[in-house]
Amino acid sequence: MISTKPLREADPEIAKLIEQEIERKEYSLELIPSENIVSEAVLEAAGSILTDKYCEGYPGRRYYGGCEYYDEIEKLACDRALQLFGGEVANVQPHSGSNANMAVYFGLLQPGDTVMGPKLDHGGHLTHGSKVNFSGKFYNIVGYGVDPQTQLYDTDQIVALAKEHKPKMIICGATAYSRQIDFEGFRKAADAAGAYLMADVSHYAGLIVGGVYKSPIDYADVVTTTTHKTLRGPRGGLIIGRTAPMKKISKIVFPGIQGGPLMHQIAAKAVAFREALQPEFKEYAASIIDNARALAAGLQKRGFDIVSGGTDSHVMIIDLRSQGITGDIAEDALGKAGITVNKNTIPDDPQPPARTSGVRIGTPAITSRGFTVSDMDIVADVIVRAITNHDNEAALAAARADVRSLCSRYPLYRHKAGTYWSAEG
Ligand code: DSN
Repeated sequence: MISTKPLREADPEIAKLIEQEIERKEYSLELIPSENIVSEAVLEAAGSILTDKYCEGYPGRRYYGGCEYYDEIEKLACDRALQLFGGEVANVQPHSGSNANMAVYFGLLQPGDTVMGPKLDHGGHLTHGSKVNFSGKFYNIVGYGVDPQTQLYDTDQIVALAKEHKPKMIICGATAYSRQIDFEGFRKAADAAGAYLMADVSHYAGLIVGGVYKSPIDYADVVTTTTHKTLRGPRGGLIIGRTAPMKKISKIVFPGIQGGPLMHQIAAKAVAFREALQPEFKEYAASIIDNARALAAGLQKRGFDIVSGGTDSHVMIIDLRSQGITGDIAEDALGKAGITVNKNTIPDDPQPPARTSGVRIGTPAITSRGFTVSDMDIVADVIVRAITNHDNEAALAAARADVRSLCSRYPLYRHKAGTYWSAEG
């Protein structure tokens, strides 16, 4: 018989670690721009019995019996994804954004083909052509960057590069770029080379469906995204595109690179998509950007430099060179103050990726908690105090106390305390 014991009895070690993580989240400022906080409904679906089932194949074409409810779940997820983003065909099976991107490469290209993508230190992702990733190992990558003056992607320069290198595919989209991406300009670059255009909007997806960031759907042949960033769903990937390329890509997702889809995650994606279709989600998306702009202004007012001078999205990169410290030290100091960020390269960073000259911060998670523009000056203040006092333990402890009291105003999981573990249990 399977055990019916709750986790706190079945595995107190893991239960206690979950409880500690709940405490960490409750009382710290989550400013990693690629993280968010899912609803109870999404959590419930992700933690459901759907984890048990093998459903290799696609709805109506499975390699296992007993998939009738799973077919409905996957169809709902796909329909809702298309309602949100537009487009012709959706595939909700990728386990992650990297898998989604790999399926596009393998579906549309041959090894050795030329691909143009954003360089890692200019905002790109590992799967956009990094040498340490499959993309950089199997394909001939031509990296593009931001203009050194404006720190923006300049699509005139990218069109010229596309004419010169004639790539088979151009990737637009970024993990550390705060401004609007000119998807129409990228389409011109793709057309100039006869290339596919892939838009990886993992970071911007929630803003796009919320109507506060331009959509690539009319310009890109294929759009990839994760579902867990601004979109506020469970961890996973999604691909949407035109029918012809999607036929090739879906054959790669399964059986090309994945086996059984994670149906509990797919159900949770469907739940999150339904949430994102509600009018409140538009307000949420707008608030993410309002908060980010106010936070950037608060940092600039205190003498901090922001790459490209500000943000039009959920994210910003602080250029720390004028503060005389590196990203790794700032990340540690902020961590001691209860502020979670990640060190991040700035364009043409003189420091290596393990050190960096910047930190990347974003507002999706704190906006989900209920923080508003009126809180952003306080958030900017504690960030600046932590960074400028990085070697002063007393000042970091004082900043930590302020963060704790700020977080207390926006309860998160206090109702769950003791659910997973308790000293008595
Ligand atoms: N690793 C993700 C991020 O933090 O932006 C991108 O996939």
